[in-house]
Amino acid sequence: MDRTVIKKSISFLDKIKNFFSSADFTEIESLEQVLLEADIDVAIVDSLMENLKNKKINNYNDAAEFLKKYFISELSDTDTYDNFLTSFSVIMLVGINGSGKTTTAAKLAYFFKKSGKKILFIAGDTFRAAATQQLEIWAEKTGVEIIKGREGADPSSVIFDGLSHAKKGNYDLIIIDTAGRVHTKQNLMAEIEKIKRTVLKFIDEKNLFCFLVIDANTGKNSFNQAKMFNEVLKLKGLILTKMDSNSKAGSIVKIKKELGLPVRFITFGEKPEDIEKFNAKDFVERLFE
Ligand SMILES: Nc1nc2c(ncn2[C@@H]2O[C@H](COP(=O)(O)OP(=O)(O)OP(=O)(O)O)[C@@H](O)[C@H]2O)c(=O)[nH]1
Ligand SMILES: [Mg+2]
Repeated sequence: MDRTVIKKSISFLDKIKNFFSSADFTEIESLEQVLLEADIDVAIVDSLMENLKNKKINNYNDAAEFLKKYFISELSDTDTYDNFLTSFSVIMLVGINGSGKTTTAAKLAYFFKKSGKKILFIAGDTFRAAATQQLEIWAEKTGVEIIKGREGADPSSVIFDGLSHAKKGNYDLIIIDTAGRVHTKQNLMAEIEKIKRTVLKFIDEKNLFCFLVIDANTGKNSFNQAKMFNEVLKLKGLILTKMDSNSKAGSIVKIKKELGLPVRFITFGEKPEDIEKFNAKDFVERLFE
């Protein structure tokens, strides 16, 4: 992957680096501002500052080491979700409007096809005909079969049909695209809950991966999105999109710390290959190179 693309994007730690290379380190307090501007939660920033002071850290190398260790340990995840693609698993992509769900479906298909998985798309966004068309174009480009419904159809019924088809077809992975929805709209959250119940008629919870797709530019509001989608769906992680933009991904620290939700993938462009599995160590170390 092109490191310059990602490097440009990870502004919260980029800013820290810039701070250390330009600022007079005697003014360690201004680091606080840098961390806050990067959308790191206030309580987390407070405790980091406290720690730096207690440890009497006053130079770039020590501070970078300390922050690196902290972010790697906070963002790492030890669960074995990679085993999920043993057979007949479902990834359901949810999130607010325009966060990148449909393009992420294409990217995941590209990613998992490389390891020979047989994949099916289900076009669960029936609100707009254009949404299904968009996924159809990706299906063609990535060579993936797609099940779709009529515009305005109940998304659960399309998903029921899609999974019935999938059961007969020996698929390894079914990727469900859903309509964008704001986490505060109760009727839409009830709809997504119903969609999940439909999926669970076909598979066990352990084989269902509801991933919240978050635009990395969202800022602090992404915590609320994660909290509310998680309450309704028991998410298994996040996918952070648009990392090629000037994003402030700092809120992923609080999301992991308080909700236990790790980032699973990051995306950094509009092409199917612009996806990478999230690796906390690589992610953080790249910033301090
Ligand atoms: N630069 C960049 N653009 C992205 C990325 N992911 C998605 N996009 C763009 O963001 C826009 C929205 O992406 P979609 O995949 O349509 O988002 P969505 O969540 O499906 O949108 P709705 O279905 O309307 O809720 C499109 O123009 C995508 O090309 C990314 O990683 N980088
Ligand atoms: Mg979409």
